[in-house]
Amino acid sequence: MDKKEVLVREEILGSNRKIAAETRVRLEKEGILTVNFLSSPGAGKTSLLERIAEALKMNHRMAVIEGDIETDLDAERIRKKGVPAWQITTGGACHLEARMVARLIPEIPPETKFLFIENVGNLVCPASYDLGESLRCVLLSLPEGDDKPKKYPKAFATADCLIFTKADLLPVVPFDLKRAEKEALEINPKLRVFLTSALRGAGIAELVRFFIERRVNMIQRHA
Ligand SMILES: Nc1nc2c(ncn2[C@@H]2O[C@H](COP(=O)(O)OP(=O)(O)O)[C@@H](O)[C@H]2O)c(=O)[nH]1
Ligand SMILES: [Mg+2]
Repeated sequence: MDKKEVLVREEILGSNRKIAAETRVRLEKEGILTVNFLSSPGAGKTSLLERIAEALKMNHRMAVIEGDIETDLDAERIRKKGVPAWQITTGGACHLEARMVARLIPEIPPETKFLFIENVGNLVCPASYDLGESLRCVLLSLPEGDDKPKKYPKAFATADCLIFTKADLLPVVPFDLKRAEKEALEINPKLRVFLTSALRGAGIAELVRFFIERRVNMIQRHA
């Protein structure tokens, strides 16, 4: 990158940060906990959101913003759970940006307590873009391999929680859970770690409890 390219990139990131900061204050003051999901394609983000929708639906309203390069298939999957969902198609861009999320805020139904954002699937560019979330979760599915925290450190360094997904595959894939957790915590000791299986439902209740707790803390902070 030459000097001009570096300056343009810094300007884009600076403007993104500003919009994200405004979004965070606005959503948090409305009592909405926003969670940004980062992962490789196919790690199980949409499947986990479907499970979270089932678990939260009874008592807590949620909404979902889906980010993909093409198609609104994921938003459709979420709507089938009775949850409002908007699809952002980036047309090639590898990440969502704060302004894309900010534009949707007026559409969020009143009384929404949780806004989940499924970012475009990859562990690289989404890590550099704050979307105004209160919480960032990186998902790592067992078939991807236990070396990923070390290979994609920024995604783990910028996250608040690490969600291992597809735990049901532990008996059949060579994934050293202890190694992956240790290496992720070396990058970011503050990570809260969860082990889930959307297929079997394992670990979902614990994860949902964590989101509910974090929302209570957020409301107390703003009181
Ligand atoms: N074995 C297993 N497969 C899963 C699990 N969660 C998702 N999958 C499968 O992984 C694939 C990708 O899931 P999806 O939720 O679309 O991933 P996304 O691209 O991250 O949104 C699909 O074939 C899912 O059925 C799980 O907990 N266990
Ligand atoms: Mg998806």
